[in-house]
Amino acid sequence: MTITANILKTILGQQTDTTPIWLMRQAGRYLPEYRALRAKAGSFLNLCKTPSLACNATLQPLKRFNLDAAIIFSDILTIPDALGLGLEFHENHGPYFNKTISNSRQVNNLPEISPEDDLAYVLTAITYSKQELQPGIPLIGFCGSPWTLACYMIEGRSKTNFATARQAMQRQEPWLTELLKKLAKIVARHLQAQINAGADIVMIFDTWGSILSLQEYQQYSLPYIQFINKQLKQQQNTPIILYIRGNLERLLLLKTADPLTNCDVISVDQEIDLRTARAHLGSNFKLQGNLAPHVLLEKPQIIRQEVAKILAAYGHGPGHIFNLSHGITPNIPPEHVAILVDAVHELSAQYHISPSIL
Ligand code: 1CP
Repeated sequence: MTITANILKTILGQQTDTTPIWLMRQAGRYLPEYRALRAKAGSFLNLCKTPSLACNATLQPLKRFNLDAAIIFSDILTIPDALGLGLEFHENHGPYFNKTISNSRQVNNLPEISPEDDLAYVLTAITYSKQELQPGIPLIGFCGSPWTLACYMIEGRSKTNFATARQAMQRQEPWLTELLKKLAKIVARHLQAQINAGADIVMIFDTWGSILSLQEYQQYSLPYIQFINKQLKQQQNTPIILYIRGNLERLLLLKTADPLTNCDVISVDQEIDLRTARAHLGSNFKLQGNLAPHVLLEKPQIIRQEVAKILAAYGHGPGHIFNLSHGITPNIPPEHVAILVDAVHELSAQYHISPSIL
């Protein structure tokens, strides 16, 4: 089969004409049509749980911008919700769970869930979205890393430091390990189910791995990600993107953990310079990132300058997927996103040898 999508070619290390781009949270509150859709659904969670509407949200940014991939409209917290923790989203305060986890009895009592039944709405939204997307536009499925999900399940809400989760870790609570093991199995099965439903790429968000020291990371986050990736790669070779936040040391750890890491692409935040990352990682991984979303509040000329800097930092040749360093925020003007997407395609051409002249 000939691979036509630039993003898939990039992951395979093949030449492309331009650097592909998609954006974390590309469907979201910065788009007026998203706000209208969410109002129609009644709430964010209803929107996620109604496949026809979730499909509509997935496609919204593709209708406006010349993006190279779609990401299924959902949330990482659908897993703890399916596990019965009672998820609510409070306006401007983020997620909130009615129940939290703080002992082994609660971990043991978590229900056995099956993605095909309990998260069927995600899978149906994927099937619908695949039917609507143009053939050259891959669909990304996703989950949170076990550690990131555990942070929310223990804390019950969004926090900057997740002190209670950290405390459980520092006390080496056996139930924490049990929880992470359970979550790793569910995440692996859910990502596999998303692939079966049509996801072309899957992404694991290890957002809160960033609050762990390197040593803690090696014990409480990385092994569970490795377990998931191994399970997936035993089934098929669907590309896996791992999102991390943090410094070069963390990135280098992933390199030394490879090939067990089994990731194809590492998505990095703005703390990591792409030039240095590429120099250290060589061909171990492809890279995704890493424009800070607040740049999108600036004038078009500044946006283009910052795009140029990131493209220059990665340099010549394939292997870079342009993205933000974290999710797009509601205060970004949609016109600026159009400027960004077009600037990436236009300014990146000089870094690629056109396949047509090879
Ligand atoms: O309409 C609204 O008010 C909801 C805002 C919103 C949106 C649009 C939330 C609540 N989640 C989402 C969608 C979402 N979340 C996607 C959809 C696909 C996309 O377009 O990218 C994805 C991939 C996520 C992933 C996600 N959710 C992460 C990992 C990435 C990251 O941001 O680090 C996390 C940590 C969450 C939890 C979550 N869900 C929503 C919010 C506001 C949060 C973050 C809360 C926090 O900061 O702790």
